[in-house]
Amino acid sequence: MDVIATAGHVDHGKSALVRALTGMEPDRWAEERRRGLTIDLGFAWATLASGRTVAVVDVPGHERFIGNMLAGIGPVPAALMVVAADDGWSAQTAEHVAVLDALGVRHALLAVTKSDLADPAPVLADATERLAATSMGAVPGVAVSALTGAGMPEFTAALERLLADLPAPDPAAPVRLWIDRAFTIKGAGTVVTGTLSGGTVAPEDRLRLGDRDVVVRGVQSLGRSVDRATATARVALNLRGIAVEDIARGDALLTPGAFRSTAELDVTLVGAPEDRLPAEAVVHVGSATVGARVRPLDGAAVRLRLGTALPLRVGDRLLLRDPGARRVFGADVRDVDPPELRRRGSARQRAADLAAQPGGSAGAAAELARRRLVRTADFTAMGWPLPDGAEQHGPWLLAPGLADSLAARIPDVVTRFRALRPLEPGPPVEVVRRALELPDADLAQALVRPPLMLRDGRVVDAAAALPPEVQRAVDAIRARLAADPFAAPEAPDLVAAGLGTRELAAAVRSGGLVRVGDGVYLAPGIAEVARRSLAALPQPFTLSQARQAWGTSRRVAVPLMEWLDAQGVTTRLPDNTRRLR
Ligand SMILES: Nc1nc2c(ncn2[C@@H]2O[C@H](COP(=O)(O)OP(=O)(O)OP(=O)(O)O)[C@@H](O)[C@H]2O)c(=O)[nH]1
Ligand SMILES: [Mg+2]
Repeated sequence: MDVIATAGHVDHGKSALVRALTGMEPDRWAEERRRGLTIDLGFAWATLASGRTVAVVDVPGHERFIGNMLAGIGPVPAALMVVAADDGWSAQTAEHVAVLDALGVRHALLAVTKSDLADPAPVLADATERLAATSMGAVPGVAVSALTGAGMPEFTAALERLLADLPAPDPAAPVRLWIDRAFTIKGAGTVVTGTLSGGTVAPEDRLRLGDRDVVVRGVQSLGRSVDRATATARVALNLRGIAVEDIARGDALLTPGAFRSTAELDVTLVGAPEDRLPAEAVVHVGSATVGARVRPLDGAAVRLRLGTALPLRVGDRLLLRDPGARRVFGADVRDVDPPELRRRGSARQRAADLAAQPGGSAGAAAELARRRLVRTADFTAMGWPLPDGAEQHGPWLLAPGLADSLAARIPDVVTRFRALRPLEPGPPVEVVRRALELPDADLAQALVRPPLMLRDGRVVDAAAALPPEVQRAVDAIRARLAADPFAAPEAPDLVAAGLGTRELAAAVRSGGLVRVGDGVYLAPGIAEVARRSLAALPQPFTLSQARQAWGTSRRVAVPLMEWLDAQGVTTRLPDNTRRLR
């Protein structure tokens, strides 16, 4: 399906043309039909000769309803420009064209209506020329009469060609459905409608609306229930989990996590205005309308503070409207999380940075270089693609080279920590996290590189672990244990070697000794040595048999046996014998 929106001066025959095309009545309200005037958005659709379906969003031409017009045209990729042959280019023709131009609409068809009332040729020529100067460029034009039907075949053929040339949106893109209507249907509950301009929606999808979760109960498109709707499409969603009072035109249903809402953003104006910008403007995007404070930075760069936060992404095109002077400006979103401007000259600097920042992937790289470290999900939700060379650690995205430079600082953190606390093997990860000013400990851990390593929640140097005199004493004990692995030194031996409680604890933390029980220290690897000699015994065996196999005293054998039980090397049976596991 394709979606197109009408545009043009009041009474120029937009709704009549939609009626002639679709056979449907776009003016939904009795008041509209009584007054012969479109007030709010109308919706109609048709299947064309080629089999292609087109949905039309019919907008009001009257200047008082420009807000409704903007909500209708906002999410729609193509415009049907209507100018009456007997009236020609008029005030709201110009206003609507300025809107389409500011929004950067590139696809349009011109219909010169009421060709039965006046020669359409001069108006066709004039309008085509004026449109050529806008984002729509060379617009195909046809003369048509909704009254007599003259020109309708040419009109539908031109429409087919226009639709065939529309770029196909990404069906896998995240959903941002700008709501244009919300109502209730008896038995179904809350229903919202909108133009789906990217992505796919299906029943049971979970979507976000502000800070709430909603579930799609059912999807309708063009009056029929469907298994799924893929952009571009007009859709009606039956929602679970929300009352109609809590939704309004301008709200957006979003793929969870894919967008972040922002009230402060930097934009660059498309075509710098000749005169000063208003301090207060109205921002239109999608079907939303919000007031904004406008702070010119320098040149085309402007900072906006929105009255209500919106789910915007870098690359979105906004419409800025100066309601007083009836001027509109297009504005490209450049940053949805802009830096504070505190110092003198920082606004000018920011404008210069924005002007220098390239678009696309290179822009994303520059942005990441500025932010250095950001959550990947946040970065993509801002609208940036992942730049080449960026590194990901868990949920974090690091500017190229940042991981290396952070990792290179860790040895120094370890050295300084150990100078202060020589008996501790190294700083806890949290100390490293704080020293590097990192947002989470997992990231600090991910940056630990050899010869540093993680042990028991600390960053330790595998090579240099203990103060030299402690290391020497441990080495001497290890030498004795190498000769007799079960001859744990007696308490007086340890004291004589200079190994007090703190030194022994440090030796255990550094991996130099294993503490199997109170005052009983053996060499690392003792579990395997003990297991091997137990394997030679008949199973199960008694403590006394184990002690003899190890050739040691009860002082060592009792705690070692229990330690092996705890390590899962041996199992203790009800009669107090053991067997290997
Ligand atoms: N003779 C003639 N009258 C037409 C034609 N198209 C529309 N009209 C008449 O012009 C008047 C306005 O037509 P609409 O279709 O309501 O105009 P509109 O552009 O939708 O107006 P708004 O939605 O209020 O901006 C109606 O009385 C129509 O019957 C046409 O091709 N020929
Ligand atoms: Mg109308």
